[in-house]
Amino acid sequence: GALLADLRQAVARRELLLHYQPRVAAADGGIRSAEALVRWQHPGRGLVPPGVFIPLAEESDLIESIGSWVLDEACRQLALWRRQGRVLDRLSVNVSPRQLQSGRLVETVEAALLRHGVPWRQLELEVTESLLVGDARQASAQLAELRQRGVLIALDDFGTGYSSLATLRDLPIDVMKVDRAFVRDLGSDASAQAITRAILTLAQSLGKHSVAEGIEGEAQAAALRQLGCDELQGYLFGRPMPAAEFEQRLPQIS
Ligand code: G
Ligand code: G
Ligand code: NA
Ligand code: MN
Repeated sequence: GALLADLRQAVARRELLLHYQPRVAAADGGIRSAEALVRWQHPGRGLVPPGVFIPLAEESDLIESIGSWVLDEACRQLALWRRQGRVLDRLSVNVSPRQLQSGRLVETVEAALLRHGVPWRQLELEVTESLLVGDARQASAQLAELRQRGVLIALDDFGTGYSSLATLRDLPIDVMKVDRAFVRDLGSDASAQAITRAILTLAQSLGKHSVAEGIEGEAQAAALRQLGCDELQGYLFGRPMPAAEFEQRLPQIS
């Protein structure tokens, strides 16, 4: 369709941009990291959300070029903030199953990091559970290699996929993200609270860092702090926002 034809031109026409959503340390409320979320500034339609164009890109071959642009832009921005003395431990970037299936993720990530002189440790990649079940050896091997070089791997939307506890033990991951569906119902649904507690206990037992997403209210934040979650992300702390706005919130050393 017309939208797909436009999307083919979007990278070359510089219509994509990244927004950044802060994540704060549960312990002291300071911003530690951010999730980069892609946006498309369409010349006629305005801002097109990724929920609309990422699925289109995944159905075509476009997800690879868009994914490469996202990684490059994230590293460019990280390097810029570093030069400006703005402190951010790491930046998290979403990766689609198709990007891993291509078999070229390691080289794409390496190229972006080297081009901008960003340390491997500053990049986190978010993957979904569905990517890692079934015949996922090729995907797992690439994630393991990236991880060995220092990239952090986060399991997104944890609890909504199908990975068994047995596979979880063997997955090459560092971070578990509690899905926002559980967070949303924390105050109203005893089972959501029980599941969140179980996920966070599991994360601690396995030595994984934990992040909860979709936090909109103080009561949810308090509950997650009490359950031992490491980092909090949600509208309560900030919506995804342009770089110029996000950087105002970063501590600056000179
Ligand atoms: O940013 P929301 O604000 O609307 O994002 C909607 C969905 O799009 C989320 O599931 C998110 O993971 C996905 N998404 C956002 N940015 C990216 C990206 O750079 N790459 C991929 N693969 N998915 C993204
Ligand atoms: O996990 P995934 O990459 O699918 O999630 C990112 C999505 O979650 C983005 O669309 C982002 O805008 C959205 N999001 C972030 N914080 C909140 C929040 O507090 N509430 C809701 N409803 N959505 C959020
Ligand atoms: Na994500
Ligand atoms: Mn998620």
